[in-house]
Amino acid sequence: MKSFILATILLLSVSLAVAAETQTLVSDAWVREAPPGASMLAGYLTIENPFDEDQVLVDVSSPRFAHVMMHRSEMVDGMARMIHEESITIPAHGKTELKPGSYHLMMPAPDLRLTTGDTVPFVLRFANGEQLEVSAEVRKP
Ligand SMILES: [Cu+2]
Repeated sequence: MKSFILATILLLSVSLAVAAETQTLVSDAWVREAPPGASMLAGYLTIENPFDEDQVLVDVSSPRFAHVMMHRSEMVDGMARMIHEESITIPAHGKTELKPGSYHLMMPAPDLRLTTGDTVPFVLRFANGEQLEVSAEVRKP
């Protein structure tokens, strides 16, 4: 019986160690296929924060683009407008969706034609120093 309890304690500490290595999760990363001649492309993804503290996304970059901006769409008096964001906060144990009509990534790319099935790499940098590489799929909305 004593050895059984010991084994259980060992197993518990192993699973706790695994949980401690949990990291920020990114899912559903995609870039909207734009018509030929479009000067701007938009990107979307979902970020999940498993930590006890808020995560703050402070920078996004991609080797495919000179700039990646963080924007938020908002309706003001029935008109859609975009606001430039310096950072995007993902609440502790919560998630933030970058999606059409809300937060999104915006990339000026007048000479780049991306079509469905292409992939775009992004690097996300957080205020706590965490850095994540993400591969986004180009698709039609
Ligand atoms: Cu925008």
